[in-house]
Amino acid sequence: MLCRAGGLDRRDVLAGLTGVAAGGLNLAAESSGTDVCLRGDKIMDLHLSCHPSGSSPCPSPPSSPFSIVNFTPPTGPVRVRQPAHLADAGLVDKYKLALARMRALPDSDPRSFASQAAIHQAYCDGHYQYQVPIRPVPGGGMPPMPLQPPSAFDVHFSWIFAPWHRMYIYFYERILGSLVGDDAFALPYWNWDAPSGMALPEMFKDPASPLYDANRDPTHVDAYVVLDYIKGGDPVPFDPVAVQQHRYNQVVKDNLATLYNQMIRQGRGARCFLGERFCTSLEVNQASGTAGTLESKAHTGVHIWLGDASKCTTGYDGAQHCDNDMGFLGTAGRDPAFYSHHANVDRMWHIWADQLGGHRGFEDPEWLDTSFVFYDETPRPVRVRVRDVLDVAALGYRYEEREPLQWLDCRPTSRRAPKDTTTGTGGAARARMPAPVFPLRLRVGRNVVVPCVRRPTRNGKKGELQVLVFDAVEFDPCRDAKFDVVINVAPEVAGGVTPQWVEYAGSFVNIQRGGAKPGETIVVMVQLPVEDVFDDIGVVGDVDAVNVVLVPRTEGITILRPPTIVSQKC
Ligand SMILES: [Cu+2]
Repeated sequence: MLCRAGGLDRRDVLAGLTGVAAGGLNLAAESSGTDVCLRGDKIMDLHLSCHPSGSSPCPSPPSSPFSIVNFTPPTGPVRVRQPAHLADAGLVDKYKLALARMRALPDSDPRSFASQAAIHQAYCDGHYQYQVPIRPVPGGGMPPMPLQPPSAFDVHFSWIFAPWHRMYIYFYERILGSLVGDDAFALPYWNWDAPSGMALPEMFKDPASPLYDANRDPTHVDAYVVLDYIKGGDPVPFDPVAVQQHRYNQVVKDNLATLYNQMIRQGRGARCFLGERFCTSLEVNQASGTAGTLESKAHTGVHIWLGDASKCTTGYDGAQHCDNDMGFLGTAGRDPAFYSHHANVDRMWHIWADQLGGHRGFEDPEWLDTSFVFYDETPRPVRVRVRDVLDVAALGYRYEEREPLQWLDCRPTSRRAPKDTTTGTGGAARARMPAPVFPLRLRVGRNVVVPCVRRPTRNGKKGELQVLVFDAVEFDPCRDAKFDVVINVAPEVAGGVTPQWVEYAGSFVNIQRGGAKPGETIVVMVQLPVEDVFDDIGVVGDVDAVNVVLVPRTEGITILRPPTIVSQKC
C-alpha cells in the first residue's frame, strides 16, 4: 500500500463515518450563522429560458411544452459501467461506432454530438437565464421582493452540480446505446482514482477515432493526471513501471491524498461534499452557491489539467476563453473524455452515498424537486427531478469495481511542523505576527498568516463540526483561481503542505466560467471542515486559537474579511 494510515484500517474509517452520516440525515433546509442565502428556489425548466448567441446556439428546444413527459425508471437490462483503462476491445469498438453515428447526425437533431455538447455549454456559459418567480403572497398584496432582472444560470458551483451531471450523462449513454441497438451499452468511466487509471485512457488518444479530441494539452495526454492541479509543474510521464520511481510515487500519493480529502476528511456532510444550496436572492455579485468537494477537487483538477492553454474560443460573454476544450466549461462537452470523466465523478458520488457510511444528501424539497428537461433516445423531452436520480440502481446502471479503493487508506499522517506556532491563548503568536489587513489581496509567493483565529472550545450541538469560514472571497469568475489553507505552519514552509500533510485544511478553487461581464468579480463563501485537522495536529481541549495560513496559487483573489471558526453542520 502506498500510504496506509498508521494503525487505522478501513473498518475504522467506515465506522467513524457512520456517526457523521447519522447526523447528516437532518441536513434538510438547515440554516446556520453562515447561511447568507436570503432565498433559495427549486429550479425548473419553467424558470429558465435559453438565449442563443451567434456561434453558440441553444440545444434543440422541445417542440411544444406539452410534449414533455415525466421521467419513469428504465426497465431494460442493467448497464454496467467499466473502468475505461481496462475496457475490452468489444466495448471500445462499440463506443466508437456509437459515437461515430452520434457525430453523423445533423446538428439540429437533439441526439447529435453537437447538440449534446451544446447542452453543457448552454447550462454554464450564460445561455440559460434564470428568472426568480413571483410567488403569491398569503392574504394577497404585493410580493415581498421586487422582480429581479434575469441572471445567468449555471449548473456548477452549487448542490445542483452532482444531480444535473448525473442526468446529463445518463441520457447521453441511453442515446449512444440506441444508436448501436444495445440497451445495455454503458459508458466507460475514467478511473482516475486508481493508480493504473491516472492518465487519459488509451481509447481517447487515437486521432483517427471518433473518441479523439484535438483540443487537449499535448504535454498531458501521456502524463500522470494531477488531481490537485491548478497550472504549472512538470508533467510526469505515465508509466506504471516508470524509471522516475520517486516522482511517480509522489504524484500517486498526492492524488490518493487529494481523494481522501475530497471524499472523507472534507466530505463530512452534504453541504461540504455536494455544495451549498442554489441561491436565487442575493446581494449584487454574490455567487449563487458554493461548490462541494466532489466538484472543487479532482473534478476541477482534471478539467484544467486536460485543457490546452493555446486553444481558445469566444464565449457567450464575448470574451476569449482558453484551455479548450476541457479547461473551459463552455467547451468541455466537446471532448468525449468529458463524459467518462463525469462518469467517475458520478461514481465518486455513488461511493460516498452508498459505501462511506450511507450519506443521504439533502432532504430539502427545494433540492429534491429541482428538475430539468433532457431529450431521451426517441428523441422525446423528459422532465427529471433530483429525487429521481439519487439511486443509480433505480436508473438501471451500476459501476463495476475492478481496482481496490486505495484512497480509503490514505488518511494523512505526516506532520510538517513539529511544534505549534500558536499555543493556549495565542498571546505570544499575536505579539510575533502582525495580523494582515483586510480586504486582503493574495499574491503568489506571499503566504499570509492570519494569527490566532479563535475556535470554539466547547462541543457544538450533535452533528456539528468545527468549520473554518471565509465569508467573502472575491475573484474573477473568468479565471482559474486557487488558494490553499494550512493550519499552524510557518509561512516559509506552508507552500509545501499538500493534501498529504495533516496540516492541510482545504482549498478554494475556481475553474474559469462564462456568462460574466468583463471585469466583473463575484463573491463566494468558502467553508472548510477542520475538525479532523485539529484532532490530528493536537489542537484539542482548551486550545482556543490557531494560525490560519493562506497559500495563494493564482493571482486575482481578494479575501474581504478575516476567517472565523464556528461549529455547524457540514
Ligand atoms: Cu459540467
